[in-house]
Amino acid sequence: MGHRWSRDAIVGVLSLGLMSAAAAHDTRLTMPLDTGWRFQQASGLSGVEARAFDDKRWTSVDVPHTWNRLGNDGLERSPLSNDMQGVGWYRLHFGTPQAAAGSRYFLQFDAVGAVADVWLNGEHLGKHQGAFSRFRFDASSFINPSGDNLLVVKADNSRPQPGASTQDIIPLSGDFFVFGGIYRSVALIVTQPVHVDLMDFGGPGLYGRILNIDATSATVQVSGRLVNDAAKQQQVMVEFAIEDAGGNLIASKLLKSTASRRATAVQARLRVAHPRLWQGTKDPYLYRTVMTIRSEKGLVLDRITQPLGLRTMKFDPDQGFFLNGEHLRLNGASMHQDRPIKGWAISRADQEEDFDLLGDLGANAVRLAHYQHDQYSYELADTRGIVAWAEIPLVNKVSFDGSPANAALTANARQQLIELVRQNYNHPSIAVWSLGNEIDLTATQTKSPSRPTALLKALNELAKREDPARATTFADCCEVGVPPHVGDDLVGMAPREPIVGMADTVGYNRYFGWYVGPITEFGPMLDEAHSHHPHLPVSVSEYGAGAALTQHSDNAEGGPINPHGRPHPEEFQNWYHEKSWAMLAPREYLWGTFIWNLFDFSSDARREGDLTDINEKGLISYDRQTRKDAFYFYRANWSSEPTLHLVGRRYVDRAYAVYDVKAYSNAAEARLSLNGNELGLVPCSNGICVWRSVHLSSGSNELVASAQIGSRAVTDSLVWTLSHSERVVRIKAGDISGYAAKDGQGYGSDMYFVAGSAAGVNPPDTPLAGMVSVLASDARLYDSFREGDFAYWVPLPNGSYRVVLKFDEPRSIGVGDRVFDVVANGVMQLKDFDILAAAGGKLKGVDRTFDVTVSNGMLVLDFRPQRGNAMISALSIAPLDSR
Ligand code: GCB
Repeated sequence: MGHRWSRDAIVGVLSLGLMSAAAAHDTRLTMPLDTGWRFQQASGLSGVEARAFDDKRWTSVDVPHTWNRLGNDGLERSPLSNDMQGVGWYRLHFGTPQAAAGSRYFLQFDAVGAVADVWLNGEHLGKHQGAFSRFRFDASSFINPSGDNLLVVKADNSRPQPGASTQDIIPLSGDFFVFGGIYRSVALIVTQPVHVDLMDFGGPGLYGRILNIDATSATVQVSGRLVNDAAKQQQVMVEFAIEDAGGNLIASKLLKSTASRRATAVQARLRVAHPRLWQGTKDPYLYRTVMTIRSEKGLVLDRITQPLGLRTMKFDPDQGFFLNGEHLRLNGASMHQDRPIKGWAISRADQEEDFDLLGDLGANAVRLAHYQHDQYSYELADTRGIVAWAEIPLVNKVSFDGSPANAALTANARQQLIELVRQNYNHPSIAVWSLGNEIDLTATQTKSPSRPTALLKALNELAKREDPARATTFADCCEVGVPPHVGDDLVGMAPREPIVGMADTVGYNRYFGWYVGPITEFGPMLDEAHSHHPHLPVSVSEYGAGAALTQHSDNAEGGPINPHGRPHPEEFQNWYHEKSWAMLAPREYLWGTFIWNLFDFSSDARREGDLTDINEKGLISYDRQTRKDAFYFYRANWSSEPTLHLVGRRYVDRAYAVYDVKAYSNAAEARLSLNGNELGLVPCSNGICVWRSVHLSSGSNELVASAQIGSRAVTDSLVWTLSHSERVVRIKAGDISGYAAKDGQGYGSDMYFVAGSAAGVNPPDTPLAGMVSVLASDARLYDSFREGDFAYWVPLPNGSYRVVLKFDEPRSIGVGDRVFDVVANGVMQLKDFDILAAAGGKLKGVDRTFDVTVSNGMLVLDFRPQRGNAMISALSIAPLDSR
């Protein structure tokens, strides 16, 4: 089966700007090799590269392709998942385009996960180690220019571990799945013997460096790598040019050069008068650099074009980031590159959609984590004015046993860094080269020490050598002396080398309020880090919280969150981001902040929220179909697009009749109506508008918000239902989630409380062992509690009610250690109550019932400690007349 090459395909590539169509026959041809592959996932095969090998029973595939599939809705892994990490084989027959004798042939792979061995016509062309970067092989010696060619690729994404084929290839670990296969495009590039170097670590061979920009002019040093693969030296003319976005020639220089086998660097300085700057989202103006090689007779031998954005970027430890001398706070989010079903085999349209969503959020920065993304993503950052953080996949650790990186891993990390820098050098959007992510994390989780310093230092020097103009950075998890990311379990951890300060700037990955530590410590921790490192520009490279679309909370402060489990109510993510952003926004020394993450993404270790194999910290669902509430919180704060979004639209069947209703909006004020009745105008601040104590009624409740934003009138609406009487209130104390009790009664999350603290006996998703006696039938109802000196202020229509209070004693204390009173609307109902004594033992449920009258719309239940703390597990309040 021969590969169909068509001029259409080539013209398609040409029109992307690689060269002008008129010069097509003179210069390089690019032929996509994306269709007609045969594929088999199998280890232990041999002779696959041989022409005679029989692949008839293999599957027909096109690339981009991966055999892996991961991440699904629901609490179990889907049978359609494929997390096989190992070897996959690909075979393709193709014919070459017509080309002059002596032409050179290069095979270009935009990425293969994770190690690629490539054979052409039975000959091993080479191996590439690293799942993310573009690589090329010179195939000229083995290609058949007049007949059939057989291209064979062995892709190997074995899980990195000692002895594995990937043991010295970064990343050694990470909270993301490494998909296997040829997951980006493949192409054959045909050039004349004299051409711009294609063997420069996958780079374009043409690099533009801005030397100076002022009001009247910009000076750009362009540097091209000239190669001649013919035996004889050749005199050539090299023309460097800068064109504006319309293709008009702005500056050019012609040089004579001798092209010989060795790549020769040819350089020129070009001047752009009155430059139009690349101004981020305000005006992402792009010029182009063009390098044309001509023979002495003037024939074009090769020509390539690269993007050029004229801009300066500066980081200041106290004032943050400056673009072209103007302060610009970078409001960003991180992205991975996977999607449901497709995994990493995504299209350009997928990348466009991701950048559309980033733009809709109002972000002006992106962290393309944790590895090199497709070229097109950096191009999108360029054309949309998004300031980008680019990074290599050095994640979590530099060795398996806590020793410094070995020579092979060091070489691989260096290779992947050079590839990242050279392949992306010309993207004006890129502000920083990141050398890694949380590379001392494992020291905090295992007994192994962490010794990343030598590698980090070498990589920093290398990045500075490769690109002296750009700043370096890395994302820190666990700096010693600054409140940690991983937290209390750091006590007794293995030693770590201090690494913050080894790159030009730093990013802190911090999850206060989620993994560890009270959320209120986030701001103070950053201040501490800032004063600890007064000369270091500081950013927040990650912060975030999980959110499941089907799990809800009446009150994110009602109980503890279990970060590694279920449930992950969507409302918790809202709360987390409101609190976090309130601390990040005013800290002007931060050069940027990056939400973790814009999208849910696959991670085979995760069983969280309502999903499997997915990290659901995204502001947008894995399939990009649903923007979670928190998305609109940032849109309200960051975007100038009119935004008005009622919060909680997916939590439809409500537990309670009385809520504070909230909208995220960039309006100054907003109005709300409930079933057509006006509830009033409220001011909005920091993107949040709140209508206090809105009373729903039994049945359907339509809420409509409206606001005037600039010249636009905007509205948003949602429907909440209350499927029980407004006079019934059932509260699961100390729980962030509600609970449908076995007797059919629904309890809401902990609400209406004043003071006290929430705790659970066990993580909420673990069945509670040891619950006996009356609890045997429904132990879950008693497995969380509120404790301390607290009260409940429960809004209720006037009338008579029966109150049932549910208690159990979870702590190992004695009779008499916990004694408290319960006073209802001023009337003592329980005097000197002792749970242990009343229940007859620990972890045994005991209920107390009394009747009350409500006459001013409120039932106040005071829990007054006499000895130790008061506590309660659940409250059930129902009208007397309905019983
Ligand atoms: C981190 C890691 C990132 C994880 C994230 C999380 O610190 O850098 O790769 O996905 O935390 O969600 O735990």
